[in-house]
Amino acid sequence: MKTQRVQWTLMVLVLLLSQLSLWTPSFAQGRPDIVWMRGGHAGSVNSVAFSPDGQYLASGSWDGTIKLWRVSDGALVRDYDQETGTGVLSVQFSPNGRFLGYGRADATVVLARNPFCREGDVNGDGCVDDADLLAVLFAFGQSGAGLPEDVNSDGIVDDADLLMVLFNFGSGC
Ligand SMILES: [Ca+2]
Ligand SMILES: [Ca+2]
Repeated sequence: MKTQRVQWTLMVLVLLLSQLSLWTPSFAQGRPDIVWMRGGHAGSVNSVAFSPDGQYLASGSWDGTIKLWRVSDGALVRDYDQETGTGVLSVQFSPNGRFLGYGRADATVVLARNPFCREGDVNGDGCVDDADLLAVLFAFGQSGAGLPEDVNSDGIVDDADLLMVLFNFGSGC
């Protein structure tokens, strides 16, 4: 009888301990899951920002460059060093991805047309191809602000946008 009670007590204790280990908060398990880390800047990195489609990460640095990295594999896609002064302190894309805003170390705010955006690359995959052409065709006639298919940003998807895709067809592919 006494042995049975001890066994039950042990079983309850084991059960409680296993539950306690399940309830341990995940932040106590160590370092976060790093997807990738890359070097490449010649100065400290002051700011990073995801592109609106989530496919790219821009980084601004004291070295006076903004770099664009592909989120999926961490590949460096492009460098930008125009009008970046002596250093870039902050970087941010506009919600529609058409513009890039950044703050310089010389107390200047810059808004530029997104230098990483290829004219006519509607889906933002870096290549102007039939997918972009189809996107414009399917959205043909739509109007409104911030439509990705509105390549020339005039508020309507029409033949002008179609021509811009056609003129840049094959770019970046
Ligand atoms: Ca594309
Ligand atoms: Ca348009």
